[in-house]
Amino acid sequence: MSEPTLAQVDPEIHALIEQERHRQSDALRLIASENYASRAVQEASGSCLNNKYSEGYAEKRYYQGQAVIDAVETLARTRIERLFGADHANVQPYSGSPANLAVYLAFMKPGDKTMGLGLAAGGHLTHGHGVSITGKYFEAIQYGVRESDHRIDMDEVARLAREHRPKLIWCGTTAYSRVIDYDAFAEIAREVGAVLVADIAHISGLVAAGAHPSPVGKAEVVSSTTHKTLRGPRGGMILCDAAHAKKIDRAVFPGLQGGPHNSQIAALAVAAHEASTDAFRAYAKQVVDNARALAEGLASRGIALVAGGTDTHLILADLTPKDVPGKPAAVALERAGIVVNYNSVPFDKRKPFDPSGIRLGTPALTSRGMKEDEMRRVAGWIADVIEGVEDEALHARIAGEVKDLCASFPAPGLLLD
Ligand code: DSN
Repeated sequence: MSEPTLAQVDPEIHALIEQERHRQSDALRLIASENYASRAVQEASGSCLNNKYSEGYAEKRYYQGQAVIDAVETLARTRIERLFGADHANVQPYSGSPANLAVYLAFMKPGDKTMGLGLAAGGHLTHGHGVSITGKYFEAIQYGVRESDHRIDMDEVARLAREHRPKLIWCGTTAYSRVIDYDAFAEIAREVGAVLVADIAHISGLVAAGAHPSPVGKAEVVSSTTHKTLRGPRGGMILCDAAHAKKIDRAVFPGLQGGPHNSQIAALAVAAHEASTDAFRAYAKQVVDNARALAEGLASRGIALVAGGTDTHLILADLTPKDVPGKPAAVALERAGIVVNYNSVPFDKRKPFDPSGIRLGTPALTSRGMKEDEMRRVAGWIADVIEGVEDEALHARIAGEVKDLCASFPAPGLLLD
């Protein structure tokens, strides 16, 4: 007798997953941190490896039955090391925040000083924000961007680093559209004796493909999620110099985590394999070309771009000149089938839950095969919606056009009939 399917066992969850599958197919997903993982990645992440416990590392486990798991994790680790040219990779972090926490555990004691880009300037919670454990257990110094051009203020980074001499300096962003100057960060970290950590969660796919400079060899430690531009499973990883390998491994296990999520690690191995191809390199370049085309389209309609544009997959738009706050714009855009997130802009006069901007990214649209022509169309729709933020008939008309465009560019990994 065959085993019952999800639809038979739990029709409610099955129906909700189907609903989400159709939403992901029919909408233009412009949330900068999201993407479509391939069918192969999803097959590995939904596999029977889910059933195995394997605390420890290959050939040093605490339970029997690890022959396959050791081979899987070794493949994932060595593929990631090769892809990024890193001495060592730890592929066990459950996601980006645990990866970052493991880095703190490896190098810091409670009360030690850390430095990172402030959340309001485009940093991440785990880089020392006050509401995060990283801002509560450590003394966090936050640097920002310049008001004149919204670029990371390297003079401020140097001044604060000399004044506070933090143990860790984080360079990494979630809402910053320009290239990070890893050489400048490395020089400052060297001068003050800090460990430089590059959090490349947003850009790891671009870095792997050479579409953004790599911090490997400049930052002693590099952390990342695996599901954004890299198009892997939900997960995290840490790359480091050989000198830090033991410390990082011990911090991840047994310091912070228990059994690794083996199906996620297998799926990361698949993603690393996919990311090492010429097709992925072309994809990553197209992500950046698409972001530029989208940014130019938005700017041509009078939408202000933070930092004046983009070098990456990401655009931060300040809607103040349009007199529309970010949240109502994001809600109206979703009605039109265009999904973004509202976001603070640097020096925002509005509150984080009702900010002035929206954040957009091109990784998911590019995974569907869309190029510059489609980006120009999308920019036009976005501007129309922002200029007609209360015009629900307009939103409905655009939603129809969006659905037609999406039908011509089927999303990978959705397994729709
Ligand atoms: N939630 C991610 C993002 O959207 O950028 C960061 O962790």
